[in-house]
Amino acid sequence: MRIRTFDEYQLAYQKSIEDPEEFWAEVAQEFQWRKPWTKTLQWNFNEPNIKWFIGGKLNITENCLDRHLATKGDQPAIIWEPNDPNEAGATLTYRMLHDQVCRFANVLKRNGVVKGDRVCIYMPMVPELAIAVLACARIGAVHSVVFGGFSAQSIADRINDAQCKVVVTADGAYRGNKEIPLKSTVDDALIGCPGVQKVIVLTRTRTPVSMLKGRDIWWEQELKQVTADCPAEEMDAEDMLFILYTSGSTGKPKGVVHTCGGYMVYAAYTFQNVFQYEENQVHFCTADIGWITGHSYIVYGPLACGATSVIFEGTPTYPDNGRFWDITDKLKVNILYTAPTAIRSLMSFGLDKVNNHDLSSLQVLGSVGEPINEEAWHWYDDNIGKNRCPIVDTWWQTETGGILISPLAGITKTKPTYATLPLPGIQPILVDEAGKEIEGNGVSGNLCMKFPWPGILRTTYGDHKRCRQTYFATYPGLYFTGDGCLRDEDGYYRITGRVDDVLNVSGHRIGTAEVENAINMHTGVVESAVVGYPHDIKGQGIYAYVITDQMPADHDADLMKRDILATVTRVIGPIAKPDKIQFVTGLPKTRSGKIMRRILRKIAEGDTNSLGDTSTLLDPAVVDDIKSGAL
Ligand code: 6R9
Repeated sequence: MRIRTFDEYQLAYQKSIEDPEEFWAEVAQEFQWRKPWTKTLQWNFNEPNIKWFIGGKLNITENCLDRHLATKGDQPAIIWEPNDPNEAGATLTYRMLHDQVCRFANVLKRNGVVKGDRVCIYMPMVPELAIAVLACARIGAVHSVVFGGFSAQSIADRINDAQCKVVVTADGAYRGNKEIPLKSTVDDALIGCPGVQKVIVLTRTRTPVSMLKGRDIWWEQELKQVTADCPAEEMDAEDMLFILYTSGSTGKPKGVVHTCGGYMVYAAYTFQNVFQYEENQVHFCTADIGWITGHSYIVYGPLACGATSVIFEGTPTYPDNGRFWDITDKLKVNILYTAPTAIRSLMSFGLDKVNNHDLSSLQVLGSVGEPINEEAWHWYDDNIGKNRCPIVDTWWQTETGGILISPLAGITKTKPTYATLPLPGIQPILVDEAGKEIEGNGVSGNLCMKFPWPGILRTTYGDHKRCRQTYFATYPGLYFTGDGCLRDEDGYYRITGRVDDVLNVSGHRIGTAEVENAINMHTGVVESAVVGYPHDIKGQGIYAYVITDQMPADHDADLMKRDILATVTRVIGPIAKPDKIQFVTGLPKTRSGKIMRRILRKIAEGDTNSLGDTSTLLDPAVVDDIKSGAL
């Protein structure tokens, strides 16, 4: 499955298009299956109905853990770097990780979790988070990890949507100089979740927590009751492995569903080839396991390949802005995979903290989550990679399970801001608004895929129709990514950003409708419209136009803005807080009542001279009003 030269890439790509089933069957054979599959692929994009490795039986943890024990039992699987650099970290060898996963799997079993049950995980970035994830997979339970930056309400929505039976959490989390009370947030969430029977609480911060008799139990106490003997559950290739919620352009977040066989094959294949991972390398992906990047490139991809994966609890700027370089130096990191927003933020501090660390262990740099601007790309290349480490700008999505378009490190010629070429098995196509294919090079359009790959989502939990409508109905017969894309004269792909109402704030996906719904819940708010605008560090910032029942007087306006932020924090979480709130008396609407976001986006960007045609507006005068009050 390993590609080593550009010729090999081209050959693999060719083969993957001519005979995708044979191509992926060969890749999949390198894993450990309890029973081989009988048919490699069955698919149609209309329902959609996508199945890979039909009839195959496996357990992903046998591939990520057991099969490495004989050869790599004493090699580090996870190196944990705590928030506070003065606290002792931890190294878990494959043997230790296997042992702990089996023990915690037994804890889950003891607490009534059986194959197919959903388990919500809301934890800090500690090894126990990966252990909880893998323990679910071990016994065939479906994990739904919720990022620590979400509110009680968001947790409750996700728990109820997936009907989770058990929640795994910690008393609190350390992030930078903050202590975040996770358990108390879970307690708030559970007021609205009658289906949750058990809450397993890990001790991390020793923040006082309430422990409800019969429901809440301590991780450490439970571990004393179990052995390390836990045979892996035999799973069908198409059994659900996990649910991960992500934002779309409308309504509530969707639970994207990935399955055991295809996801495993795809996460491992892409990890190995994109990063050109070599035995014994240390891989540091700075994402949180609460996002897909952490699932695929901290946990499953690296472990399936027997790699050493770093789990970092803290932030890039604590205790100072040299933390990533400190970790790189200390752990001799070989592959660093981070987000443009982190790069831009660190750029702003200058080079002092970069230059006083030894970064010579680095061999490959990665970028993910949002388009990387040229300046950030060069800064990363010059100052971190010292112009000797290939940069892989990896484009993909929660729904794709793994990277789809990216250079292969050191193999594909890179070009700043370009994700470059599709990986083997990936068939991108650009279409116009009407869904007509835009052929040739030097063109742009909406990015779709015309053929499935093993890691593609199978459904959205509990609502298959929504999966169809969101991804497969816009352009019949195609998977629609929601991204706009340019294909240049060399056939290289450059992702230009979302073409739907999804924002990308610091690499986090946030639906404008979600933020509007949250703002509208605030007392006195009549209506709101949210758009993105370019932000130097976050990539996109959130700009909210808000109509209130009484225009707040100047001295009240600030207070009301802060109250609105508090409401958004409560409803969604701090990550969705608008950067700017402008009180307006009206919104630019068409005669049919549709908000013309194009105009609001222009104003938010500060580009008020080219608002385009406003003649179809019901009341063109509101535009001048909004312009005059723009922030
Ligand atoms: C992996 C991840 C997906 C959206 C995606 C796109 C944006 C991700 C990118 C990128 C440009 C890249 N995106 N990687 N845009 N270049 N290298 O981030 O998943 O959270 O689901 O976000 O992020 O807009 O559609 P997810």
